[in-house]
Amino acid sequence: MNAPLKVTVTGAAGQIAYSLLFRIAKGDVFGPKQPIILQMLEITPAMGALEGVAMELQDCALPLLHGMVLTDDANTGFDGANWAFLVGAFPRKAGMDRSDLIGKNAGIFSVQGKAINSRAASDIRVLVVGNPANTNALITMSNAPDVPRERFTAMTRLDHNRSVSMLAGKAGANVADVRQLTVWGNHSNTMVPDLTYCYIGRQKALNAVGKRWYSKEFVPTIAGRGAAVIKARGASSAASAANAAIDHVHDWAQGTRKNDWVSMSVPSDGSYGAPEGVIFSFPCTCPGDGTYQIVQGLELGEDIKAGIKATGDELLAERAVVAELL
Ligand code: NAX
Repeated sequence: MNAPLKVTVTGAAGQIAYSLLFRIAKGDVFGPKQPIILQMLEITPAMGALEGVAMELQDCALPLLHGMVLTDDANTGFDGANWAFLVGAFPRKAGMDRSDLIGKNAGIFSVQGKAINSRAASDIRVLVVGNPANTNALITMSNAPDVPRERFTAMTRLDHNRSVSMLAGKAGANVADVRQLTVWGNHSNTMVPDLTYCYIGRQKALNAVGKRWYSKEFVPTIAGRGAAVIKARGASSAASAANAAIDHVHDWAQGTRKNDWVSMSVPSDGSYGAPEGVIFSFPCTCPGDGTYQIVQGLELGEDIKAGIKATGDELLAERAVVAELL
């Protein structure tokens, strides 16, 4: 057995965490030989509910769960953390527009960035799930100047997984046969699902499903999938969001498949015309040592380039709302 990893999960009494915590503690992210200490951060009014979650974790008798910390203090929550899932966020309420939501969350993520900077382990790696995820990740990164920038990522893996699954369903294939699908940009409805280099088995995906289906059915369905789940379930995606967070960190830590890539929102290096200074979703490969590379050298069509410009502009506008916190 390895020494335990300290894994921080914020929003630990919320609905995504209710799936995420149990699967981390079961070994779905770091493997069956890696013990975990869960450091669960919540706001004070949710500490009672968090006690209940901790009781259930205990009642699972999970051999890899070597300890739990329950706290409403960010410095305690990130103390010595090796990995952090930033799930907790201020929810969008009736009458709030996107910039209100960004402003409300900015305070949370600047505090957490500072706590990561001063208290986390030197190998800390961060995934931001709480919305607006890309801009929250930017705020967190900007408030943790001593941590290398490439350690901060945001989640577009749910959009990626939804795209893979819908495509496989249309083609009558297994999800494992879908390779090299990309979701570019922001985790919002400006994101750009791209099949230019995507294969289903040995066939180019666009040849299998047709360009008309791609633009008329696929793109709008993926953009509206979150809202469709809310309409059907009466609550936003939770188990699938937790699963996507697990896939993101699993692949970052343990490596992506050969001849494939995944969509990760990472600090933009300006590739493909994406603006620098934002957290942007790119096709990425991970060798399995906690690093990633943005896939380079892809030739893109004009429609995808226009989509990258639009989603990049949205991220720049979000950044402008929180400029004083960066
Ligand atoms: P819930 O409202 O069920 O849970 C959020 C939890 O965060 C609550 O228990 C709340 O008390 C806690 N919280 C709030 N402020 C906190 C703070 N400062 N420190 C610690 N905890 C805090 O939401 P849930 O359904 O779990 O969703 C969490 C976030 O994920 C939301 O922002 C949501 O919009 C976002 N999502 C992001 C997705 C993505 O693909 N990037 C997809 C799923 C999800 O919509």
